[in-house]
Amino acid sequence: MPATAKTTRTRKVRSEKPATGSYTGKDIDVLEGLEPVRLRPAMYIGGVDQRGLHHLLWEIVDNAVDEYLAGQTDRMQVTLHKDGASVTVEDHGRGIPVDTHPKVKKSTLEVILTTLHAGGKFSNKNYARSGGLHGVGASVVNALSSELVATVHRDGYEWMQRYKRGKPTTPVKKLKPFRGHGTKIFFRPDEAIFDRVHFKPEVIRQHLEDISYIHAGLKITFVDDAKGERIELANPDGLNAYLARLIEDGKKPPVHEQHFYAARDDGQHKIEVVLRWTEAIDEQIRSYVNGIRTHAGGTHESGFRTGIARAVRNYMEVHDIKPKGVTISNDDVREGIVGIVSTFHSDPMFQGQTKERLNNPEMSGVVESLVRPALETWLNNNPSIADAVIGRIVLAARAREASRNAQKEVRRKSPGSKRNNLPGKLVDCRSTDPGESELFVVEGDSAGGTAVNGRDSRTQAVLPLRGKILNTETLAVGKIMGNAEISALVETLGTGIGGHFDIRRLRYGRVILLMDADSDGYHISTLLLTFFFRHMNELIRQGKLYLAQPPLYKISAGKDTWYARDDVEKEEILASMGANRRPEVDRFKGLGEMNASQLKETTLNPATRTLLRVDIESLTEADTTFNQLLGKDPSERYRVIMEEASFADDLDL
Ligand code: 28G
Repeated sequence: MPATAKTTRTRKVRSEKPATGSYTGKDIDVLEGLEPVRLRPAMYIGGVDQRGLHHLLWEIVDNAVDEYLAGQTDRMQVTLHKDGASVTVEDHGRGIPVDTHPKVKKSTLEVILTTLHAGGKFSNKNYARSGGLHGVGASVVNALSSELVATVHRDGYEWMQRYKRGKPTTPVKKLKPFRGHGTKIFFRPDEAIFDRVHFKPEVIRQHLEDISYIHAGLKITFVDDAKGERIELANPDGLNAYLARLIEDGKKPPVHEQHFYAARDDGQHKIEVVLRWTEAIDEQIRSYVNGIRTHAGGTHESGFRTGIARAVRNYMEVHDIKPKGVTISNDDVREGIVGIVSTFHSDPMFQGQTKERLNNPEMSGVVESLVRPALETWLNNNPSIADAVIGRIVLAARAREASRNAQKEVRRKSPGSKRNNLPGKLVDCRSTDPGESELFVVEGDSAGGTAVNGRDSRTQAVLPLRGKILNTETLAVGKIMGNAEISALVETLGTGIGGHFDIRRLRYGRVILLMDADSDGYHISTLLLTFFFRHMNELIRQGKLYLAQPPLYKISAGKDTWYARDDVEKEEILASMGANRRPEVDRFKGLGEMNASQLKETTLNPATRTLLRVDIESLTEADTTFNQLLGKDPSERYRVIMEEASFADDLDL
């Protein structure tokens, strides 16, 4: 591993927050049961960041959805309370049983909320919803909540039990006669566990909307008490309505009338697909397993894609359609497609960094065997649609060949092609000389704003990224470029990607990733590094890619201020101070907490900052390690990269 001047320091990625408080008396059993959750929350919910926080809510929402899947209710309500840091989920299903469990002599309700269920939970057995991190159970939510109240309506009464940090503070009480049935869970995520405890209303609304499309008969009400808003989410047309919305959002006109829709339920596998060709130049396919989004695709999605390509090719062959002068690739066939595939089956297996890829080998064949004949029949029955689709595909093939030729042409004429197609959110620098200019790729708009204010506007450009970055590890170029964040990045750099990559067109001498030092930041960095490694390898080989080093701590004593990048540095600084000084130590929770001049001094200004250069050997090494790390926390992968990266603090950058 020939990384130069390797750092030997181990960066602590995140300080683990241990359980607080002491446990006594009769609650010992329960606490022993849930203690692992409070000690290692990330193992159960993926992290203690924003995503982990919302994960708690998805967990409870999933349980309510399970009552819908069991055919027991068709509506539920989610309320975000005024403080923004507590929620209530309510369903009108059977109500969690409150009778005493004969063996443990506790009510079923208490057992469910205080014992750790090893995976497969008490849900609809056929289509177990153990997707990714889903399905860890309500007890995990309880363990990580400073307060939880379960209210059950059943057997003619209202019942209630309260908990703190997973332990009951009351018995199950029979409150009053009540007609009707259902379950209501109020909880408040524990501030001692989570970085931030405020839910994002838009994230919740979006998630619930997705659910309403996948579960067509379910009516969801979302109440945002802070805004005084009440939103009804119901989509009886299911995937058809979902597709219509995706196409509307994509703003590209459809190529033909009507969606293609196909479904099959043979008792083992329930599959539903919908698709339509549009004028878009990418392919947008969303996939779900047991109602859970599989962001990284997998076998069901690849079966869908193969099925589409083969159906169209077969149709063309049968009808003897042979466009002159072009060969049609599968990418051409799928260009412009907006589609959704949703499958339900028992025993899904998930893989990948974030457990968001379906891995059951049989699923590609199962989905393809539905899509291929059904789509071919549909094309045969709708000749005018088929004509429009084929016309679109041939055009895609011709455009691809034309643009390939044009690109060759352009490259010959102007090696340093300039700033025509720059994305709107790029805040560019004034200098156009790559020899002196650099690009900061920053996570989020607010941190982006701070970076813009703290930069040298002559030589430093800022590209704020928001939203999800694709995991590009296994994706085709067409799909990658369909991701808005990645395509903005590629346009900003000017180089093109993959086979078209040309370092001479790089618009900046240094590309610097500037991310929060939290698990979200690590996750995004990892996805970006994966992208650069796979699709702009040369950029790394040429030593143009860097990681910024924002500080984690600010230490002040009197008029003096120090910044520390990690715990080791912090301790060094504290140790070096005289015993008579009383330093104040602040931990930055994110870039957004720093002001522009702090960010400038610590991270942006070449005179005072340090950068880590990403080198290809370390990434190649990390890539092998990736495989060993699969399924672990993404921050773990990032740590590997950071440790393997050469330390470039002596470089005058
Ligand atoms: C409001 C937020 C989240 C739920 C139910 C209903 C039942 C249940 C939940 O049973 C224990 C184990 C297997 C039967 C099932 C009630 C059968 C009969 C239920 C929810 C008992 C769990 N009566 N509703 N759990 N099973 N809603 N909403 O969590 O044998 S969880």
